[in-house]
Amino acid sequence: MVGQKAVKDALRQHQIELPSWAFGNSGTRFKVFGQPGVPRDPYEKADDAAQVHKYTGVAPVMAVHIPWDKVDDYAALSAHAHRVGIKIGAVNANVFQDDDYRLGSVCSPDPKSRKKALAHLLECVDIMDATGSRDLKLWFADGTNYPGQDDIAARQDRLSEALAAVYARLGAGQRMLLEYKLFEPSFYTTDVPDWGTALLHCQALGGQAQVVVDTGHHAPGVNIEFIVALLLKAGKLGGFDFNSRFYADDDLMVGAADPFQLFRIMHEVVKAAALYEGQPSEATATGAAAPAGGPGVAFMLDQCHNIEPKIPAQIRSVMNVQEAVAKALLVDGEALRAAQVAGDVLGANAVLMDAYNTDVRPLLAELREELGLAPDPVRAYLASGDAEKIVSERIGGSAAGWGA
Ligand code: RM4
Ligand code: MN
Repeated sequence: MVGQKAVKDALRQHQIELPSWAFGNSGTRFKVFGQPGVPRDPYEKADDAAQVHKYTGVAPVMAVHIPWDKVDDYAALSAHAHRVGIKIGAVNANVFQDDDYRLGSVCSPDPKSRKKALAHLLECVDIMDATGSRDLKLWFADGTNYPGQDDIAARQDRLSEALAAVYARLGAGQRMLLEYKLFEPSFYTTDVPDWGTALLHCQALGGQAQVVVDTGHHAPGVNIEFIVALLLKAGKLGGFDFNSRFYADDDLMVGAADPFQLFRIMHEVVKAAALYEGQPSEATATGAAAPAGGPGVAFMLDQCHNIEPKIPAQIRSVMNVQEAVAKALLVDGEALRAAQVAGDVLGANAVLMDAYNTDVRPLLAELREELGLAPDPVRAYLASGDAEKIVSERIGGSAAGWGA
């Protein structure tokens, strides 16, 4: 049996990183629906992220996306974030929204496009220096639409070359997180389509290069927790981009489509003692070899709230992750191992399902009260008046959104 106190202690230390872009307007290629009160600049995005942290207590970091979050003075943005109680997290590069990137960015056959993309990636490392960010997150929209359009292997060489140049620019303590995605916007080949490709590049680069698993970036039916387990074993899981999908890369609230999958993923993370720095490891307690996963996994959200209000949706997402983590922590590791080695198929499955089927909401409410927070963060936020305040204050200017 796992004690409630141990579960709460672990939950107190587990942090979730918020995406700045989730606070701006977003939509599909059919329509972006504007919402009142949406931030007009990265400073206001930080204010909104701070609200999410204020009511959940576990989300003190906001990732930025450049140039969507371009400011004149990144140190000032970072200072503002600190003032409102959070800090700047991963710097996300954007090499997909310029005309120059029609045929790709760092993989483009056009050297001018490659040069421009590389300069942007290096600029992102400068921004990390100014904000104190640990992680550079790279997702490339690069790929081709038609067989024969470009040389698959040559594009990989161009990618390696650019990644090596960026890697060489990283400071001590900084990391490069490489994110894969099966398809879209390219429809025939994608240059980093899967975890194998990302892992090969990261292994060639070295210890500061790690893979990001975006839960929306696989073919339907792919066993994501298997990928997570292997990356953790290899010490190469740099972080997650959490979101839910029903069909493609839907970027819906994490845990909305498949909370059981989220639990299964978190079970692998808990087992590998990768939930937070210093998480006690079951493996070491039993004398087994320590897992190579280690600390340092960034638990990021990557979502867009096209039709729902953004701050409450981020709060709900954080709560959904916490529920999955709490259930994963409740798995009785000893009983599970005993059933596994005994070949007790049904018994082992029952141990896992017992944890998953536990209602952890009372435990989380209790934890929040211990932290001096309201037990129901969404309700507390809605009652706070902040939503009305930002609507009345944020008049004029242009609302942040896709491409802004
Ligand atoms: C991509 C990928 C990246 C995110 C962009 C906006 O699909 O998930 O992580 O930065 O979308
Ligand atoms: Mn992502």
